[in-house]
Amino acid sequence: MAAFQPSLECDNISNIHSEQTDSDLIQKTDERYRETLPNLPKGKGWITEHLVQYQGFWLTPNAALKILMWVQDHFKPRPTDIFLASFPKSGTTWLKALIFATVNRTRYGFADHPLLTTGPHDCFPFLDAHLQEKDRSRFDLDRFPSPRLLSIHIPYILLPNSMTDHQSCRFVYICRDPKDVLVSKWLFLNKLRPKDLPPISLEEAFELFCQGISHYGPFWDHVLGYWEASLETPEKILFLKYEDLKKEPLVVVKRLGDFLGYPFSLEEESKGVVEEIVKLCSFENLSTLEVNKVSEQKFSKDTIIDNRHFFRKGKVGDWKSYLTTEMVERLDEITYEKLLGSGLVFGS
Ligand code: PAP
Repeated sequence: MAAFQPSLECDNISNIHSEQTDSDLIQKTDERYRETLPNLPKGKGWITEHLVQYQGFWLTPNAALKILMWVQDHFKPRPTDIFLASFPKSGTTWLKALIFATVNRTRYGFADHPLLTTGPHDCFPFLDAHLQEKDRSRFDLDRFPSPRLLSIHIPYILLPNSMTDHQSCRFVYICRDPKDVLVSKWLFLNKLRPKDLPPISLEEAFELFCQGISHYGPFWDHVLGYWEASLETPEKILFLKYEDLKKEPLVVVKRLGDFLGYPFSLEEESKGVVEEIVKLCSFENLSTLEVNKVSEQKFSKDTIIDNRHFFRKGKVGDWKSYLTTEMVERLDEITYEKLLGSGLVFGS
């Protein structure tokens, strides 16, 4: 299993070492980045000073924008690739564990499963995790066995055609009630916020979120992009909700198995394999494991975050402890208006 070094920051796209890419092409992407960046609208950042708006979405200038351009210009998907896509704080960590456990269930026993000693983000890395990896052997996309499990926060409409055309890979998208996303995101990112920047108040975070100014936001455009694509190509995109996964994890995991081409046999079902996976990946289990309590994820040269911050409460409706009635009404109204006619609804 490849170790994961999340690298949301890289100094220069030319630093990327990959057999998949040609240095002239990499340089072109570098130039595209340098020419594009100064002309982009800026908004207040949550952990960086600014976010920039690129093709309708808000990205960190030093990290997400570069990563996106690299993916657009250079990433070569395999038809067997499985992508987990999400808006941040929607249930990525949980679904990483569930997909990893589902796809690899014949390889590992539950008593000594890799997820007991390796965090979900290490088992199922972000697509960009190798961009700054100095020791390529630790994270080499080219050498990953198929199916590669790769995670992204990139909005659907910004993905290159090679990833979205019908022939290629599959996507599992997870979304969550924006009120819970906002609260989870605000608490999480304040922990990551550099010490020289003052903390962001909930009121300020709320305003930014409502205006769409948050990593990979606007939230609603992100969700709708994958929702609409999932309606057009349901065989290619499985659209899941955090709340459904909470309510009926067994049903959702069975759907996941079917969709990914790893259906659970009757024998597996009668032996309780689906239950074992759900139990292994439960918040109660993962959040108490040593690996998820003590080890760290390196997000950039300057930002390291304890794994335990990926496991806060894992509840539906925790927003009730944080948001005022006015905030709830405004956020619900925006959500209602944005999703109107789409067929997508969030439970309140
Ligand atoms: P990321 O985008 O930074 O990877 P992500 O994993 O999408 O974060 O979201 C984190 C949320 O999922 C946290 O929600 P909370 O702040 O409301 O508590 C986290 O607690 C929750 N979470 C993590 N693992 C699980 C799990 N196994 N079951 C349910 N929820 C989980």
